Amino acid sequence: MNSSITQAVIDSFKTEFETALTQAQSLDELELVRINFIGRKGKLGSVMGQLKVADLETKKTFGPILNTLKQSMQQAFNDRKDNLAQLARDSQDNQERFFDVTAYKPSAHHRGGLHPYTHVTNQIQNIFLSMGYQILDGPEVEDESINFEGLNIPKDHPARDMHDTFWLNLPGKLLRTHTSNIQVHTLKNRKPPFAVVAPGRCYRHEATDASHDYVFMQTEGFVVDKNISMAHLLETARKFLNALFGRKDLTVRLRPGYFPFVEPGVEIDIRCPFCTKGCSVCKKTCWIETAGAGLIHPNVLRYAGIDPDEYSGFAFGFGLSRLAILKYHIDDIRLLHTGKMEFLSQFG
Ligand code: FA5
Repeated sequence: MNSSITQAVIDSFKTEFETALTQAQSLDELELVRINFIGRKGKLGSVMGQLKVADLETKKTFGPILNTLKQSMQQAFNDRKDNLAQLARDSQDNQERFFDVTAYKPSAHHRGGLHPYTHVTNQIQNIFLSMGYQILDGPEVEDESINFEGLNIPKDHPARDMHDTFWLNLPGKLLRTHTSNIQVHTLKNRKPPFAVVAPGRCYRHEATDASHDYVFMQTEGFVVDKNISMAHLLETARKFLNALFGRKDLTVRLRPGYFPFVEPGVEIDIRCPFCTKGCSVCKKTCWIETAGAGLIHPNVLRYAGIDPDEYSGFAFGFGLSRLAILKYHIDDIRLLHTGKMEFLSQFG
């Protein structure tokens, strides 16, 4: 007998296999043992290969021994597999049975929070709800006729230059440049009296800087009823801005402003809530511009089928993004759209 196959080699191989089986603690680990020992290219296959080229006497002696070993290895493997599968099922059962819902401990590092836009929008909505307004929404993809013509801005009107527009590849469709489109939808579809506030996104194809973005939020608001005057607008703006900044004494001023859809038109400024002598927020002027506003132009009422001799209304468009950066002392409006965690996580 002249072969590397000996009883001692087979015994050591068997012991090595049994140790590996015991050490396998999961079905994945067990699969590696199978591949390594009894798989097609495993160690048992290589011992069997040696037997094929061994002399006749070795084949006679070890052939039956190796066949029995092969069967017993397969059996031991199957038993261990059943055993590990059962352990996995038991552990799953235990986890389900003993799952303690009260044991959840939220991680301080991954707690979600509300975006500053959501905070400010909620506050604005609550303030206007308390004044009896309805909250409305409107399309961001809009018809040119609603975004412009319905607001007394016909084609070739110079005011269109102030609204650098994102035009879509659909005839007459654009991304709304202001939330004033909601005025047109509402005036056309509802009968006065009504008081509406409508926060939402707007888009302008313009260069960005710390106080201008190409996507930003405004909140439109308007009231249509009989005998509505500038006094209603001024008092509403005063109440709203004081409530938003948690103050009672903010000074609000109106300056003449031109918007084709209001007459008279004004800009609403507030005295800077952060300083008395000028600071970086108010750019040393002590005043901050917050909105465009005015009495709704008779042409806008007429376009929507409302008789301007019977009804009048005021409208305003606050720059919600600007209010957000003022309220939270954010020094660059573009941060609102970055999605940066170190920025967002400050607003829990
Ligand atoms: C308008 O958009 C008018 N629709 C407002 C209005 C409504 C007037 C109703 C009269 C009646 P204006 O373009 O000025 O007006 O924008 C209003 C506010 O939106 C600005 O005061 C400013 O706070 C904000 N805003 C305008 N452009 C940007 C921009 N690129 N980035 C951030 N905020 C902006």
